[in-house]
Amino acid sequence: AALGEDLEEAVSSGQLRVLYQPMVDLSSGRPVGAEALVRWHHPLRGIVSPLDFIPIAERTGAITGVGLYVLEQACRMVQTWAGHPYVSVNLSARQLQDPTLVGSVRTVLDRTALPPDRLVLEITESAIVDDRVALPALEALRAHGIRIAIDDFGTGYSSLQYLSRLPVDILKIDRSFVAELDNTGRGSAITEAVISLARILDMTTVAEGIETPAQAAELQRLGCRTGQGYLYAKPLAADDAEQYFTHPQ
Ligand code: G
Ligand code: G
Ligand code: NA
Ligand code: MN
Repeated sequence: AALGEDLEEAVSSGQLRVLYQPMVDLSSGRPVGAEALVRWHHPLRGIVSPLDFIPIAERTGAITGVGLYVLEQACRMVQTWAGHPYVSVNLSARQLQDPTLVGSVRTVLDRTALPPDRLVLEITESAIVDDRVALPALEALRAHGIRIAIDDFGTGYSSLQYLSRLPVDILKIDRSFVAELDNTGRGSAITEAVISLARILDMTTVAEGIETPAQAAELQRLGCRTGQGYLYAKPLAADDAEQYFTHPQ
């Protein structure tokens, strides 16, 4: 059968698993939050990546159920971890266009009793398909105390003027730019520019895909204070994430 047909059932029969990748304070190495990353444990195909099924879920509309499932799991799980971390949940383009999004997110926060300042929602620049719908939704979410991050920042085509109008708190520096930071201290001009831009716009930055101590050092030198990547931890199953937050490395 086509993957899309199995998706609704995947949610109801518990085939979706949420992994959590810790996000750390770069100067202390202490975890401050985690990004929720979904996987589909398909009975016949094995583990299916979100890169393969999220686009299908968007076409069929199953994304609404998938998205709310991930959000609710993440909001519940993060409260079981030590240190009051936040959780960062990805939103797709279609979710952002859904007029019921803001109400659904509030319902999940109420039901799970997660304080809104412990939730970050990640969107990509390209997910803002129609700003007449997306911008009011982002404003409303922020008015509730939820923070908004732009994922994979620097890979889209937002103009600076457009960016300055976006109701956003955090720019996530795409890992392709982090990968260009090398041991010699010669860094990526783009990373440097994104960090300066964030400062001007009163936003913070989170670096993705940090794999080496040299990259972490260079990011700190440039003024980035938070990051995630294999240097600290890969995406972890909920039990392992709980251990990570209880006994940080
Ligand atoms: O974890 P992994 O590298 O497989 O993630 C691949 C992509 O899938 C990333 O771009 C990530 O942002 C996205 N992704 C992971 N989980 C979710 C989710 O729950 N919802 C949406 N919309 N995207 C997700
Ligand atoms: O698009 P997004 O940035 O949300 O993608 C997150 C994905 O990046 C996750 O699926 C995760 O598996 C992957 N990832 C996380 N840390 C690293 C890293 O240090 N290096 C690489 N190559 N990939 C990473
Ligand atoms: Na990302
Ligand atoms: Mn993300």
